[in-house]
Amino acid sequence: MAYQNIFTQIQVVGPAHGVPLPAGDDDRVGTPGVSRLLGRLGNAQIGPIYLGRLGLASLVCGFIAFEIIGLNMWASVDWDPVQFVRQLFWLSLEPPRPEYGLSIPPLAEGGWWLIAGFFLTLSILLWWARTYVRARRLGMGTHVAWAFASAIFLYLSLGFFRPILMGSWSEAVPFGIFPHLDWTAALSIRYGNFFYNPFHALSIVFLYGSTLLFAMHGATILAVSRYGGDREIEQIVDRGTASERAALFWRWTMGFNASMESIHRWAWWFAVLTTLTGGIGILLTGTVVDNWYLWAVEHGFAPAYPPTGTVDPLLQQGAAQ
Ligand code: 07D
Ligand code: 07D
Repeated sequence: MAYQNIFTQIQVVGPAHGVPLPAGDDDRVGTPGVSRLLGRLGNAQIGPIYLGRLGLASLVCGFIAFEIIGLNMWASVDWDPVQFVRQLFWLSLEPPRPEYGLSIPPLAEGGWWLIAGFFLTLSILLWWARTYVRARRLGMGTHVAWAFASAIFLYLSLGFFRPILMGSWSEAVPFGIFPHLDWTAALSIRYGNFFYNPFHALSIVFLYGSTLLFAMHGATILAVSRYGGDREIEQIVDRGTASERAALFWRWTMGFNASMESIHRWAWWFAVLTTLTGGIGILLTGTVVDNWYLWAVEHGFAPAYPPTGTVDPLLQQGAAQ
């Protein structure tokens, strides 16, 4: 009955170490503890954490990248700690200027950007390998690793594949909170408005779709958990009254329903396709298509401006000028 309220949550505490790890793995770090407060957000148990060689190498590379970015930003305000904190969100470590192409520039003119990017990328790839190896060692499928790979594909398209295709590191994203947003807006304008890039549109469909599916799924399972719906995976093959009610609810309200298994495949694909279609859209920009608006006009995806045969109402007699 605890599940009848949206805000209540049951906290279950089990054996601290769970599944034993296969021989040859490192020891896990930290003594496991239990926090009631954290249990309100997720599982009450904290730790132990498995760091291992891949995890450690990834953290070291990530730390190097973070330091290079931070110190360059601090240097850009003449090592003034107050200005560093005040302007932090606006500070930037920029990629090299276009004249350097794909060559290695002096440190202060993009060299640090290149080194930071190298270590950040290494860190992300090592973390990917960790998600793959840890899943295998636990006898799990590698679904998480492949979903993460799709995000990494977009990241590499933005900062590595596309700059190489364009022949210049200057095409890549700067490191900085607002500077990376300025870059995003500038890329859209430079290439004729991203709204007319159909792969940007597809990426938005899957991004919005992901939030919708997540809300529908989370809500449905909570709503039928009083009938055992929280045992979702068992109900994939052994449909109980929770499954039947959830399915019926969506058939009544929507005419069609996902199954206990397929909803997770829908979720996985929507998330994965967000960054996969996004990466394709980025790789086509400037390489195959120079102006998305003109491309869209040519392909009947956008009307020519001003649309032929239509008169701008503001130019008509009697319109307020
Ligand atoms: C909630 C999981 C936790 C992750 C978090 C992010 C860092 C950066 C900074 C060392 C959902 C951790 C942040 C490690 C540290 C330095 C300098 C994930 C959750 C909390 N962006 N972007 C953000 C990145 C790109 C865009 C926020 C990364 C593209 C827009 C954060 C990348 C384009 C907006 C951030 C990346 C783009 C943001 C919140 C990499 C097109 C926002 C992110 C590696 C896709 C939002 C001020 C978040 C914002 C925002 C990080 C790439 C556009 C700083 C790491 C180049 C329009 N981006 N971004 O919650 O508030 O993600 O910005 O590719 O409006 Mg971005
Ligand atoms: C960035 C994947 C890489 C991240 C990785 C994680 C760490 C450490 C640390 C946890 C996000 C690395 C992690 C380093 C973590 C801790 C502590 C995923 C990333 C590997 N757009 N737009 C998209 C919308 C406009 C533009 C996608 C909407 C304008 C550009 C998305 C609107 C202009 C690019 C999307 C809108 C413009 C995009 C991103 C509305 C600017 C891209 C999907 C309503 C004025 C990117 C094809 C994603 C893309 C992208 C949404 C408007 C520019 C769907 C809703 C017209 C340049 N836009 N956009 O998942 O793929 O990103 O484009 O106006 O590059 Mg856009």
